[in-house]
Amino acid sequence: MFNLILFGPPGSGKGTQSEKIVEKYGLVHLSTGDLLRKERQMKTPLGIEAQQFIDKGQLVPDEVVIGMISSALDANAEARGFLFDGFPRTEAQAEALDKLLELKKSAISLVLFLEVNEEELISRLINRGKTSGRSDDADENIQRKRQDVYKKETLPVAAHYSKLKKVVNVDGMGTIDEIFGRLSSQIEKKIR
Ligand code: B4P
Repeated sequence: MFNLILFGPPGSGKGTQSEKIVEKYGLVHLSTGDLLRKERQMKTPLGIEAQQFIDKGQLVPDEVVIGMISSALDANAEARGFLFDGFPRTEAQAEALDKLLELKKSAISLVLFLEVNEEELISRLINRGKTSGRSDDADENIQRKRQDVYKKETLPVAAHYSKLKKVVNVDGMGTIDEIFGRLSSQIEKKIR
C-alpha cells in the first residue's frame, strides 16, 4: 500500500493538488475538510457541531475527525493506497492514524509538505472566498486565525513524521502544473 499525506497550511493547495494526484496514481482521496462539508450539507448532528468550529477558524475536535477517517478506511478495504488531505492536523490525529494503519499492516509512506508564504496563503483564500461560499473563507481575520491555529496545532505533525524521516518539503509557489510536477517527481522516487 502507498499512503501519502499532503501537508501544508490552509490555502497551500492541498485540495487542488490532491485531485490531480489521485487521478494520476489511483489512490483513494480522504479529505477531512470535504467530509465535514458533506456532513454539513446533509445537516447531520456531526455536521452542525463541526460547523461551529469551522466558522471560527478553529479545528474540529480530534475524536470527530478520527472517527470519520476510521470509517472511511474500513469502507475502502481494497484500496491500493490513500491520499490524506488536511489530515492529520494535530499530533493526536497523527498518532491515531499511525495506529489505524498498523492494524491494516500498513504505514505512512511519504509526507509531502507544501511550502507557501503567508501573504500568498491569505490572498489565495480571500480569492477562493469570492466564489466558494465557504464561511471560513469569508474574512481576513478568520484567515489569520486559521494560520495561527496551523502553527500551534498542526506544525507538530510535520515534526512527528520528520522523526520517522518521512517528510519531503516541496516548493508550493508557482503555477498549479509546476507544483504538480514537483509533487509527482517525489512520489515517483518513492514508488519506483
Ligand atoms: P480544508 O478543507 O482542509 O481546507 P484548506 O486547508 O482551507 O485548503 P487547501 O490547502 O486544501 O487549499 P486549496 O487547494 O483549496 O479545511 C477546512 C476546515 O475544516 C479547517 O479550517 C478545520 O476547521 C476543518 N478541518 C478539516 N480537517 C480537519 C482535521 N483533520 N481536524 C480538525 N479540523 C479539520 O487552495 C486554496 C485556494 O488557492 C483555492 O482557491 C485554489 O484555487 C488556489 N490555489 C491553489 N493552488 C494555487 C496556485 N498554485 N496558485 C494560485 N492559487 C492557487
